[in-house]
Amino acid sequence: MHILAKTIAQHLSPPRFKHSMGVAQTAALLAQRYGVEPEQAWLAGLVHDYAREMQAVDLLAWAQKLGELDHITQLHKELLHAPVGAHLIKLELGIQDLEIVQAVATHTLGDVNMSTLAKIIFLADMIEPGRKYPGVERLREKGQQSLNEAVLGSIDHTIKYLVAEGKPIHPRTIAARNFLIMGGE
Ligand code: DGI
Ligand code: FE
Ligand code: FE
Repeated sequence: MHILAKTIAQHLSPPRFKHSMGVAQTAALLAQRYGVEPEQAWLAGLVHDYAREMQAVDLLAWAQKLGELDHITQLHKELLHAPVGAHLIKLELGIQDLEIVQAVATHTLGDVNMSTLAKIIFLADMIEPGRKYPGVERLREKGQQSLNEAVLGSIDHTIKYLVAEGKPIHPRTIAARNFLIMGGE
């Protein structure tokens, strides 16, 4: 096994590790399709949820320090695993590729002006083989046709879920969607 995969296997629960390997594999395939280095995408997928199982109190402390707290993330602390994870993969795993760091930072909420790698990680997180929800197959098919359309479809799916659950939609999620539907790439 890849040395970093061993580290991640020790850092996360077995189901989360399995998800991370699924995202890595899916991201590597999407990378081949969209002209990104598959090794880079695989690595980004492997580490994308590095902070996903951190205690809320620790996430909060790190996010505060990093200036990543806002009125929504301070209540919905699980959203902080993306920016905090981005920081910790630099600090604890020594990852120096800032494109990977940025992809991890935006993998939950998305953003305007995402790199192709960041879009790949965002989509791979939604469609890896372990994901099972109505509509996932359509998103997998879209992912073969158009990366932007598939990312947009993923954002729409998340927004519908949040509306159904009565949860707040983060402004960054809205900004990411507006950017894509208004012709941004
Ligand atoms: O870490 P994963 O579970 O693999 O997936 P993820 O990083 O995409 O996180 C998914 C969670 O993030 C899911 O519970 C929905 C939530 N989420 C995504 N966008 C928003 C959001 N939650 C709120 N409140 N607002 C958002 O805009
Ligand atoms: Fe995540
Ligand atoms: Fe994930």
